Amino acid sequence: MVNDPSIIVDPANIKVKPIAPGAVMLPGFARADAETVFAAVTDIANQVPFRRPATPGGYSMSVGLTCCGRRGWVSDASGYRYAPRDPVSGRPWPPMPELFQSLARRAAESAGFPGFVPDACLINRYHPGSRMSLHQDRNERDFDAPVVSLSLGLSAVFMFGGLKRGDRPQHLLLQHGDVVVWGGEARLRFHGVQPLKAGHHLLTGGQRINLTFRKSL
Ligand code: MD3
Ligand code: FE
Repeated sequence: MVNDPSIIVDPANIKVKPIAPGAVMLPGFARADAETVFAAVTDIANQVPFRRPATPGGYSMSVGLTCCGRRGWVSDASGYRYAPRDPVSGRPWPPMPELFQSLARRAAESAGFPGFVPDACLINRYHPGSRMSLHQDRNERDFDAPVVSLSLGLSAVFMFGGLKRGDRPQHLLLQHGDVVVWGGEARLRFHGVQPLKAGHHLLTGGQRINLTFRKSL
């Protein structure tokens, strides 16, 4: 990977690696800001704790979720949706830090999506064994806007499927500091995360954190 010929350096000196039509990896894009991002995540989780969302089948996800920004993602008996308040506290979500806005906007721009202004940031926390089964992200209104993901801490194997649930997924390692922009044709592809393997990371300890920046409206 030291001399990966598929990596292009863009005009802002950002490493850009196309992974599929519409999907662009920015390896290590957030590494220099990782400590600040993680501190902000800790601060957000002190206001709205990580909770395990309910699944339609009456179970709960193995991944913990908290949110910041003007809208957050909530799940209950009536389904999944974006909401302007935390349903547990009745309070608005913590504001999205300027750094998050800026990282998401700059990453999207490098991937060919200028003017990306996310209104929601979902923060997923994985412990060993936590996984996310194949799903599509369809709760947003505007599929022309990309989703930007930022990974911190332990690496995970990401599964990137097709437009049909049964399409065989390709596998991709998401590592500390990696940012991926999922737009265009990639936006509605099924995807998931394999069970996290136990390990230790100097910043996050035994966890993986994934932030996704979205335009919900
Ligand atoms: C491709 N999160 O929060 S990030 C999710 O690592 C989610 O926690 C995973 O899937 C995680 O919904 C994967 C990469 C990702 C995020 C959103 C996407 C890939 C995507 C939306 C559309 C297509
Ligand atoms: Fe998803």
